[in-house]
This record gives sequence, structure tokens and C-alpha cells, in this order.
Amino acid sequence: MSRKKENKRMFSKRFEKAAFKTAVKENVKTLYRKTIDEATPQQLFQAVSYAVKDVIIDDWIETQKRYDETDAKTVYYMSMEFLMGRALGNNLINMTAYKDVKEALEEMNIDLNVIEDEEPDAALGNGGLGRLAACFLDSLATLNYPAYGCGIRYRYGMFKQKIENGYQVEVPDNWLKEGNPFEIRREEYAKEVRFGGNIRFEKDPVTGKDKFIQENYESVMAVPYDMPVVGYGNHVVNTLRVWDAKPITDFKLDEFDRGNYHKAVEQENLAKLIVDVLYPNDNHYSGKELRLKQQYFFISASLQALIAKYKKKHGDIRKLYEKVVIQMNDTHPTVAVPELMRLLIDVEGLSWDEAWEVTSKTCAYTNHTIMAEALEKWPIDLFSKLLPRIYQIVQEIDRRFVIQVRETYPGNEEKVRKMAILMDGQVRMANMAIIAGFSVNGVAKLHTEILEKQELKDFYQMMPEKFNNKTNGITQRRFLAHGNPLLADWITSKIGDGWITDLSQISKLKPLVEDEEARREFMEIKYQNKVRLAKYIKEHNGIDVDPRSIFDIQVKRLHEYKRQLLNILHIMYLYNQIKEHPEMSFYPRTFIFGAKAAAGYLRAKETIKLINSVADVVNNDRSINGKLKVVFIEDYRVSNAEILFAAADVSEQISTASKEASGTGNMKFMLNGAPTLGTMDGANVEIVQEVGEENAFIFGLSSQEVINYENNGGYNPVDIYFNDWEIKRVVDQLMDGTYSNGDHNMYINLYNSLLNTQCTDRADTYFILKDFRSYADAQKRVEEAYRDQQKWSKMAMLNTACSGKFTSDRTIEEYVRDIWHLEKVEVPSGQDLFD
Ligand code: GPQ
Repeated sequence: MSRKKENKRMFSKRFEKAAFKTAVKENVKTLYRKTIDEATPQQLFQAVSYAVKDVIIDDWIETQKRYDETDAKTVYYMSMEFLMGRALGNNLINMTAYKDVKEALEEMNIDLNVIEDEEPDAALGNGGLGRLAACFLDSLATLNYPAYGCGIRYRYGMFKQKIENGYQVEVPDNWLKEGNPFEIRREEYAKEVRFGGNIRFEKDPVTGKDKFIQENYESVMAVPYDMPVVGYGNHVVNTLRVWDAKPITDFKLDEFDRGNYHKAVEQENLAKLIVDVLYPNDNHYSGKELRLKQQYFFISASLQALIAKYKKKHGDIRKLYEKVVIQMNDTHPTVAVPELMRLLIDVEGLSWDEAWEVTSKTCAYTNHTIMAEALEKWPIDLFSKLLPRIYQIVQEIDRRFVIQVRETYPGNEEKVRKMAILMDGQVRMANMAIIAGFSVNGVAKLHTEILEKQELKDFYQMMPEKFNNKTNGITQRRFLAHGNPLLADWITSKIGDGWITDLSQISKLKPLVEDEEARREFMEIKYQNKVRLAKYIKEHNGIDVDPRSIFDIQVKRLHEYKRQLLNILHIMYLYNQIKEHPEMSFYPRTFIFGAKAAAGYLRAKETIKLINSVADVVNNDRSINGKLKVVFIEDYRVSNAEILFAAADVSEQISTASKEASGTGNMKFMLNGAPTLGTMDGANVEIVQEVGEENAFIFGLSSQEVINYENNGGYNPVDIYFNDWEIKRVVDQLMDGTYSNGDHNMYINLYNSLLNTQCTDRADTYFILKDFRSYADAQKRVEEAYRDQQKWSKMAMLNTACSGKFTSDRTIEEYVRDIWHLEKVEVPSGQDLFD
């Protein structure tokens, strides 16, 4: 028997039914003084989770011991966001115990799915960037690589979205309210983090070394919570370490003299504030001081912890890079660069050059966007006040780099202007990450190309060896094995279960595309998943949708560049046509949206209102016989995403070309058998490459065309508006009261964004009217293709069969090969030890 198989068998043995059932009973008793029958679903969730955690812990201990013994190099994935979603179901899947546990619970009259629904999503992230971090952790553990995720334990994660009267209302996400059974507080690893004050310089009288002493600072204690990250069927349990804050000295009454009292209150407030809430901006820089505090807080704590751990085993800190690599998830954690320099110089006593060598061999940077408004540029004022010593170090990094630029490009001050870290009163974080890091990667081929040729071309010219591409991926464990059990079982029955850890094997489905019976089964599963979603919609929205209609889904953050507005304008256009030509043949469609808008993003919020208003009008118009339905899913998040992907016929990926760095939802839809309706943007390009253009619906400007327009001052949407009466009609309907009970101002911001050149920015910056016709044509092709069910089923199945490339396992192997250079560590099961 292979090692893997053996492990798997052992593992399920540890979920020996009787013992597990006893554990759940005992937990309900000790936690709640109740019997199973008396316990609430939430209490059962807690009791079951503790029983599962108990099994995880053995492997967790064993894994960390193996890492220690083998002294393996470790990647620290630094990220302000980890969008983990729910843990219970996913842990059971990865322990290969889901079905056994489900069965055991059934015997106790407990429905695992009901219990799972009691778990709040761990929503410590906004969207793609945070979810990517979560998928990476899953893959790292599954592939036996030593890794830590480092982040913040926000008391409030991504806000919950309520829709009231069609408008988004944000409700705080109190996800820790009932306690998190999967976390462990590690008080003993607490670290102090200091802010503000001033730096006093002195020479050490003995050594003659420079000393920088921070005075009059405020500080907090960072306390880590560890959450297990379970690998699939391999006994590996890695750690997501998220930091909480507490005041340095607990509030003491005997310090009730004036100065100390204020200080104590201040420090208590700082501790409360700093980890209070996730900034809900996606692809947008907020510039708030508290945000920079959060960044420095978790980075300083994580680096201190990582250095302490390294020093336990190693004498020479100058070799840190042999055992540690730090991946910075966008620029949010790039304060790691000067903070590592500070710790190496001020605390470890290295010289500047020694510290620089370590830092620049340890840190690597991933860029996730070219959107200008996402670029982090901190005002020097704010930065230097909050982080005085860090600022000194940034100045020195900058000074040395600028010398290098002048040497490379004598007399070319334009290069300095573009590449320096400090410019126009700002600290440009991306520049620092590129200058200090040994690797700079984009997240899809097209995105990396745009970085090299446009956005970062000066850096690319000066240091091409740093640049590389790592096309994103997603974990099939969550988004197929857990999210779509019917399809997962069917695939396993056809090609075995190898796809769970080796998604390239899913291509074995390709020959089955020609098998009519297989296609019928595939479509039947899709139908069942649509029934499941229809039920969810009935429960949550009170809307009846027909599972035989085309389920056309766009779920992602609400952002102008993602163009939900294009989608809804097209729906308005279809509605006009159906009303005008009731006799026209039209295949019934259900358009489904899910999206959160950043709280202060006006146009995004107006778009949500528009979608809901169109839904109201269309869904209640008896005259169209239910041909069109529009549904807005409230509070789109990881847990309901799993249901949505499984049920999709059409995947809407319609960003303005060049703007979506990669996209990862596109991959989840593909895996679940939904063809892409999209632009040649981000990873869509590679999806089309894998599945063939004939199995996708591609439309719109190319990224080069978009960039050309942008370089020439944009285009004029007014021409289109006046020359295409159907487009004019839908745009006018934003203002004529059709979708606003006669209110002519409700969508004025949207209207202006499309047409009004008096706005500060150009009109229709995202080329919505420009791409409208092309989009409508593509939608027509979707309808025609769907009518031919034989053809459609082939297309849908081919999407699943060709999705092998888009596993995050492949992405992680590429990071390991090109950037991290880790080695796999095998972990025997806790049980093996006793055999
Ligand atoms: N992304 Cl910079 C985010 O989700 N939030 C951000 O703040 C930034 C990027 C996304 C990006 O828009 C997607 O195209 C990517 O697929 C995703 O990061 C992961 O790389």
C-alpha cells in the first residue's frame, strides 16, 4: 500500500465512530451541561468542532515537531487578509473524514449540514486577495510545505450586508461572539510593538556602535492566536497565526496620577482600536493612520516571533534567508522591509550591509493590481510620526537606491522621479517592495506583462531578473470536494479520487465528453445544484426561480472596473425587448448577482440599488411570463459562494480588459462546469487557452485597445449614446423614473459616470457603452448555445475537464520552484507512533 493510502486509512480509523460519538456527547455535557437532545444547533456545532479539533491537535503537534527535527525552510505568508470561510466542513474534508463523521452524527440525529450552517464565516478579508491567501494555505499544507500565514485577528471581519429597500446596509460582523472553537491563544509568544515618540541617537561608550533609542512612545502587546490549517490526507497541520492586541500593562488603579492615567487609557484604547475591524476596501487604498498602525502591528510582531524561533536553532542571523522566506501579499505588509532592517541592525547588531543582504534575500513581493487608486502612498508626515525609526531606515534605503539609479542612468532625473521611494511628500510602498525584494510577481500572464511593459517598466528595465509570473489558482478541496459533493462523487466514480490532490487528472474526463450518458449525468447534477440554489433563493429572497432557466451568475466585489453596471444595463435592454416583442423567442434566464460595496463607494452602492430595483420591476411583471428573473444574493461570502459556483450555467467575468489582475472566481466557475462569458482580461485569457475559444463567450475591447484609448485621452461615449437608440433608451431609463418610482435623481451618479464629461474624470472610464453591443452579441451566442443542450453539455463538461491548470496546488509548486525553494516534509500520523 502506498504511503498516502496507508495514511488515509489510519486517519479514518481515528474517527472511530463510537469514540467520536462519545466525544461529542461529553463535549455537550462539559460545555453546556446538556444532553444531545437538549443542545441547540450552535451548541452542537461547538461540541462537534471541539471533538474534531481534538483529533487535529495530535497531527498539529506532530507536524511542528517534524518541522523542528528536519529544520526545514519555512515560508511566512504575510497578509492583511485571510478570507478563510468556514472551518468545520473543510477540515473534515481534508481529514478525509467528512462522510464518516456525517454518518456518525446522523446516528445521533444530528444533521452535519445544519451544524455547518451554525459556523460564522471567518471573513478576515475583502475578496480575491484574501481568498487567494486562504487557498494558498490549503495548498501549502496539502503539499507538505512548512508555512505560516501571518495576519490580524480582527474582532470584526468583513461587514455583513443587509439589503433594505434595495439599498446595502452594513452590519458589524461579530464573528467571535460565540467563541471560535478552532483557535488557540498563545499568550507565551506575545510581543511588544511600539509607535510614535522620538528617536534619541547615542554612541555606545563600550562598543562605539550607533544606538537608536525610541522614547516617549506608545505601545501594545501583540498576542497570537493560532488556527490549524489541515492538509489533505497527509497529517500535515500548518498554522495561521493572527495577532490580537492587549494593553501593555493592564489598567492599574494605583497608577492614578494624572500622566500615567492618561497614558494607561491611551494604551488601552490603542489596543482596542488596532485590531478592531478590517478595512472593507477592495482594490482601494484608504490612507488612514489606523490602517498603517495595523500593518506595522502585525508585521513587527510576526517578524519578532520569526526571528526568535530562528534563533532557537541557529546562531547566525546573517543566514536567516536559508531558513525563512517572507512573501508580502501586495504592498500592505511591505513595512516588513524596514522593520526587518531595524530588528537586524538595532536589536541583532548587524551592520547596514549585512542587514540589507539578509532582508533583500528574504523578502518577496506579489503585486495584485494595476488600479491607480489601490497604490499605497503614505504621506511622509504621517508615516514618520507614527514610525520614526522605520522612517529613518526608509530614508537610507531610498538614499542608497537613488545613488544606484543615477549611476545606471546618468543625467536621467526622470528615472529618479519615477522609481525613488520618497517623492512628492509620500512614501511609495510598491517602490520599496520592488527595490528590497528579490522577487516581484504578477498574478496572471497578462497582468505580469502589463506590469513589465507599462506599470513597472522602469523597474523591469533596471532589474528584469526579479520579475516573474505566478498565475493564481484555487483549491479544489473547498470549491469542488466540499462545495459540490454531487459532482465530486461523480468525478471520482469516473476517474478515481486522484484529482483531489492532483487536479491535472481531471483532464481524464475529456474522453467522456463524447459519451452521451455521461453528459446526461453531468447535466443532471448541474440541475440538482440549481435546485439547491433555487431553494436558497426562495428562502432568502422569497423569489421563485425556475431551475430549468439559464443561471447566469456574477458574484464578486462591487467595483466599477468589474462592470456589474454593464450586466444590469444589458438586463434592462433585454427587458425592453421582451416587452416590445412578446412574441420574440427568448430562453428563460435567471440573472444572479452577489456583491458587497465598500461603505463609502457611492457609485457601487447606487449600482446595488439599481440591480435590486430592476429585480423588483422585472420579477413582478406578469406580462413577461417569468422569462426574466433577477436575483441579488444578500451578504455574498465564502459559504454561499460554494453553492453559487456549483449551480452556475454561465460565469460572468466582464471586467474592462487590463483591469482585473487575474480573477479567481472565474476559475471556481470553470471547475464547476460553467463556461466563461468574459473579456480577454486577467486569467480569462489563460482559461480560454485551456478550454478553447469555442467553449467560452468572449467579447469586448482587448487590453491593448483599452490602454491605447487611455493613452490618448479616452473615447467619447456620447457618440455611441446618440447613434444607438437602444443603448440611449437604457441609459435614459436611469433618469426617467422607470426603476425609481419616478425619482429622477436616484441614479444620477451612474448616469453621469457614463456620459457627463463635466465630471472630474473622463466619461465612461470603464468602456461600458463601448463594449455594450459586443456584450449583447455574446449574450445572444450564450442563448443560442444553451438551446442546443447536447452542445451545451459538452461545453460545460469541457470546462470542468480543462480546469486542471487552475488549482492553487500548481500555483504553490511554482512559487516553491522559483521563489521560495522549500522542501516537502513528511509527517507520520499521531497514531502511527503507537503502532
Ligand atoms: N485584489 Cl490590490 C483584491 O482582491 N484586493 C486588492 O486590494 C487587490 C487585488 C485581487 C485582484 O483584483 C484580482 O484580480 C486577483 O485575482 C486577486 O487579487 C488575487 O490575486
